[in-house]
Amino acid sequence: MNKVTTKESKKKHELYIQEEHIMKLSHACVSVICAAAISGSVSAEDKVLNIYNWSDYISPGAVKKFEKETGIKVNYDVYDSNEALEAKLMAGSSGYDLVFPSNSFFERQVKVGVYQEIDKSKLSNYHNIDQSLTDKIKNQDIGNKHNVPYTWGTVGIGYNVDMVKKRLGPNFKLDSLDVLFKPEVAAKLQDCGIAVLDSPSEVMSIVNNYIGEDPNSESLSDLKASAKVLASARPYYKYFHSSKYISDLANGDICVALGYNGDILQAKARAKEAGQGVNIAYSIPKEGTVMWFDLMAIPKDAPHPKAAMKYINYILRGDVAASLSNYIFYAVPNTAAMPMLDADVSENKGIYPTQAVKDKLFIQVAHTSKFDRSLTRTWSNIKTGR
Ligand code: N2P
Repeated sequence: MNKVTTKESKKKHELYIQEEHIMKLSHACVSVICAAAISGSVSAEDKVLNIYNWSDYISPGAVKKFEKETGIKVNYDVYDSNEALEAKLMAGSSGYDLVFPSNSFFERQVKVGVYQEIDKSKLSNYHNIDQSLTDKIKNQDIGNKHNVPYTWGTVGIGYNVDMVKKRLGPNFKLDSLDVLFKPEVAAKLQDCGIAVLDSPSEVMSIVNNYIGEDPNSESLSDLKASAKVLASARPYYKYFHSSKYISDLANGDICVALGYNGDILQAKARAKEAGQGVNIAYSIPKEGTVMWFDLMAIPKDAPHPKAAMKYINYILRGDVAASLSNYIFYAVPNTAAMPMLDADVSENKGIYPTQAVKDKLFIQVAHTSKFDRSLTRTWSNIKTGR
């Protein structure tokens, strides 16, 4: 039972149900009916858009508004890991027109030719992009030819303030990854529940950084050392998952999560609105953590690339980007959106960190597939406690 039934989450739920319904309909629409629709006078290319985006990553009404403004029908599917997106892309013929990979995964996908070039001259709102941010990933896609950034953020510590205080003492400052990676600290929180992202490359790079190694290291001895750290705290974790922690934090079913900043802040908002006294906070670890960018990209075999371009240009609008950031609590690299942000969003240092904090963040680069295989094996051993 979902104990949190806020207005916002209900609205969002309705939106997803509707979107799911649309997707089911479109899957059902195979030959006869589709052929009829496609052969209509308006090119089908312009009238449908198949989006595959992260879960909990759009403001309610944004898709509907786009549909209303353009007459384009949007089919909206969601995932909660780069690995899930990559599997679909690598299998080919995904049917998706627009996807949202994180920069390090995108880098290797672009290298194997998964995406088409984006003609920036066709995007009238592209000038809104904050170049000082996108410069950070300019080496991952020379000339940023195949992507337009959607959001950026961090992986950090979400926690239930009262539950943690009760177990670690009123003066304990929860700004360190010790709470997750030091078994003697994690053990004290085992009973209230620790959740960790099921994201091998991000979590292992954070552990590497925590133990003073290069976060992007592909050395097997570094991997082994980081795996050892994680394995020693593993007995005190409740689960590994990349989206479930939002409702669990909001409901008080877990007390600590290593998760995505906006997801944790969404949990905080949901908990506040539910009014059950659950107080959630987010902290960027003092040891530093990953700074990721989620990018909009069009697969090479996208059936409706023109519609994808229209959606990208829509997201780039200052008002649309601002309402996105105001609702999902992730930062948008959009200069036109900045004055339209709610004060509690623009002033929230967990969303828009200070320069000093930003300087401690690292950018992940693509892993080679050879290293990735070792990483996947190691990760599954950690998860199963072997
Ligand atoms: C949305 C998570 C998006 C952040 N739920 C991952 N880059």
